[in-house]
Amino acid sequence: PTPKDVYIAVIGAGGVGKCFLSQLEFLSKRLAANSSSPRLSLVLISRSKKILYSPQYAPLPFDNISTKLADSTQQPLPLTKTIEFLAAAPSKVILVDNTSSQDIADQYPNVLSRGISIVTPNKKAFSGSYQLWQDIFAAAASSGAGVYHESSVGAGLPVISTLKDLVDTGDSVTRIEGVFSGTMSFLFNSFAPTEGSGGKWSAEVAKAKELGYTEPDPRDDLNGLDVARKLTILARLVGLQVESPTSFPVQSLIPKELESVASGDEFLQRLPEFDAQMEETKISAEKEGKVVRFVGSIDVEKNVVKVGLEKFDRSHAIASLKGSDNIISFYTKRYGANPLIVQGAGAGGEVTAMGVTGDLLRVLQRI
Ligand code: NHO
Repeated sequence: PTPKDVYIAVIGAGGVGKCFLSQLEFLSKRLAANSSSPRLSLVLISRSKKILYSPQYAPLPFDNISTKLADSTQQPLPLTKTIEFLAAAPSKVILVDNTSSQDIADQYPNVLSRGISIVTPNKKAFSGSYQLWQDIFAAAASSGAGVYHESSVGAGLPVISTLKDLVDTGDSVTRIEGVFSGTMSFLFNSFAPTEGSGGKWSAEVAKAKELGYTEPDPRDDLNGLDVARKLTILARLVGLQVESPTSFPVQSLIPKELESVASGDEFLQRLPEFDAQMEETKISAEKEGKVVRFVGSIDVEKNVVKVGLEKFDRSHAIASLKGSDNIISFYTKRYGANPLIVQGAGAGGEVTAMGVTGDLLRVLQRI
């Protein structure tokens, strides 16, 4: 039998998107070696203001694809036109959204209802309004299209697939707790290490930014919203009706006085004025023999979700995390007193892209 064609469209070719494209190239070659596997054809790739696509759905060659996209003179298609182009394809289509665009996320129900599957690390669709969440899964259920977003929590770590397996096999998840931000992990592991005294808070933030661990404006990491989005996703997966990532307590580490300063640079310049506050938090934990960490938790039975600073014994798994690693502990009836723990790199292009490529494989298995 001739192998099935599956068309791939990739929106977003930044840090994650570029890594995804090279993993897609690897996967296509691997599948091509087996005549019973589907044959992948990259038919569209776009980023802000640039698009490269083959109107006849002929596969675009992978070599120098990012450069070709940058040099493309094809007229960008509005999103609705892109969706129409994909919906008209003569074979199954998988849309890979490697952006953080809310506009694209808002179109997921439309995309799915047209039978196009979605894989994405974009948190916006799953942590926005509860209505959008419901619309997405209703559209997928009625059309049979797949929607997977492993990398929206913990990058390539098997967090969402593990949680789904726990729920679908009848375990009862009572509590989820962890460090969900690579940036926050790095900051606290160096500000309040389990051994030694660590640096000043503002100096650690500046260092993290220099090393490329923070968003261009570090306030986008320090406000806790990224972690709140991830908690919203996990809470919904265990069945809690969380309305939005701002509908539960989220502690921001941005001093009130610096919330409205104009730029990230000015923020960093003035941050040393507020070091005393963070130092006090660190010392009060030290007095109890503990260290402070920025964590998120979901108490399923009590329906309580929260994000913020907490103290942990130095021997606790959360305290002894290294670098910018994430750790997610699932407390369940089946696992009893010792939680199921997922730990490892939770940020970065390659590992995030791996979660996306893994999701693509999951869709291929259903096609
Ligand atoms: P970039 O590098 O900004 O790339 C975005 C691309 O999308 C660009 O090519 C841009 O042109 C394109 N784009 C944006 N809007 C578009 C539109 N409307 N139409 C067409 N193209 C558009 O962003 P990244 O880093 O590649 O991230 C891509 C997605 O992956 C985002 O949704 C991001 O949230 C998600 N993601 C990234 C990471 C990561 O490590 N980079 C992680 C998870 C998800 O686990 C990671 C994480 O959470 C990191 C976090 N900061 C932490 O824990 O500290």
